[in-house]
Amino acid sequence: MSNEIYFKLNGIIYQLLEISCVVIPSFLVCGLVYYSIFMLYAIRIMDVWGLLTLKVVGSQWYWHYEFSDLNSGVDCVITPLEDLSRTSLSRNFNTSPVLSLPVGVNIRGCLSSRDVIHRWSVPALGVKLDCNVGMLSIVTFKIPIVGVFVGGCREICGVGHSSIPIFIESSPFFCVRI
Ligand SMILES: [Cu+2]
Repeated sequence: MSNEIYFKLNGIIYQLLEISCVVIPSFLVCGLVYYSIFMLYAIRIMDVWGLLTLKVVGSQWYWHYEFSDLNSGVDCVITPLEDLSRTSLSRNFNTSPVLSLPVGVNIRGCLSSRDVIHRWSVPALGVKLDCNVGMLSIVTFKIPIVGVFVGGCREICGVGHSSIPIFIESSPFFCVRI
């Protein structure tokens, strides 16, 4: 093989290699972008599928819950320790009244705030979302079992930050008791 042909062939191979190193990753990135955008829209659609809409408004210092579908709302304030006969929890998570939610139902939570930034967090349900004034944060969750789920505010919101617990009681029937 003459030198001229050798260099020409080598040049073509390098060019092909260079092109494939640009084209293949580009296709991979395009695929990932398409999938990510699809998932973003899928999540939004999932939000719309919430069967029961629970509006949560953080306030200094209580949680206001509203069931838009049922036209009812309530303020859940921490229960003072002296009002409790006994508590098995190391921290006082009790609120009065108690928020009761149905099991196995898609619940769409619309979170907002009345004063400062709060964060509605129930770890066992995988929910932790900011509550901002004038903004609506949306989350969909489902309670898998009958039981009690506790949580609290996870954003330092003032002197009463530790005294706005979340106490959710789940019931097997489709009933909402506040
Ligand atoms: Cu807080």
